[in-house]
Amino acid sequence: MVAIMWQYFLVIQFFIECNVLTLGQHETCKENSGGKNCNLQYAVLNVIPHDKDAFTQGLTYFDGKLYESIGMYGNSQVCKVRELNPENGNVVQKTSMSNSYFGEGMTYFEDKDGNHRLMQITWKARKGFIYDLNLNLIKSFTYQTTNGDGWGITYNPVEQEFVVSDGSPWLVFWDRDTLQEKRRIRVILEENSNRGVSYLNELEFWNGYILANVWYKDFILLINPKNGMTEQIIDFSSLYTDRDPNADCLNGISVTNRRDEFFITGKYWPFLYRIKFYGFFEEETKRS
Ligand SMILES: [Ca+2]
Repeated sequence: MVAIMWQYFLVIQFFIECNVLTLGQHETCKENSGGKNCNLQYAVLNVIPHDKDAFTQGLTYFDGKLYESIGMYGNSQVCKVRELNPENGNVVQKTSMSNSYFGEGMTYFEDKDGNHRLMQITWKARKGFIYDLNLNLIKSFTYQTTNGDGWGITYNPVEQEFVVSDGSPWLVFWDRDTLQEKRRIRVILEENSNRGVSYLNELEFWNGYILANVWYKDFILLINPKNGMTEQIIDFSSLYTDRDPNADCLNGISVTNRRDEFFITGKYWPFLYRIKFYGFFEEETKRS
């Protein structure tokens, strides 16, 4: 009975969210972005339970499995790396971290030997960790960013490089094998403007672009990795409006098994949203 009611809720939620977001999102985006291109819109396809005690810092997906990095100082039971079932949000496996580290971004990648791996960074310790997909620690390493912080990380399989945010407008690119910096870009909002976008946080590489959410904003930026230009601003302020007072900011973006669908969540959010972008591929087709 509970399962039936939950399915009924999801169906209702789907239609409500689709209508509200499709109509409302565009106007909100224009108001908040100074007229920036807002053609990329989304619909909510599914609402999945998420652990509201999880201070989500990184979300990444591979082969039907969703992985989450959870941060916060305190005790080793708080900072975790987990595998979630993307269908129902259930925890499949988890491992705790030392209480001296504050877990931040995490991304799936394939190493030079073809091994499937997870790379996790930390907030202030300048220390990163590489796990196998059973969450066994394979190695740790030290790194540098523009200010020493580690916030978000994603992986570009084409260039075989990691993209790392540190809360500044800069994104740093690390070579997959040496973990040394190859280059960096400064993310700007408008062409011919020097206005950098601070507080870039969780990242996701998608379709040749970098998606980044902005700390304490309900925006996700679509960034050109070649020049740092913000190509699109996607406004998610209508996604989780009836927000629990204990919930924190949006901070989780992951691809799914479909190229235009994503998982979106936040710190202490009770829901994980499966959403679908539309508008973007139509534009790409017109350009080509
Ligand atoms: Ca991500």
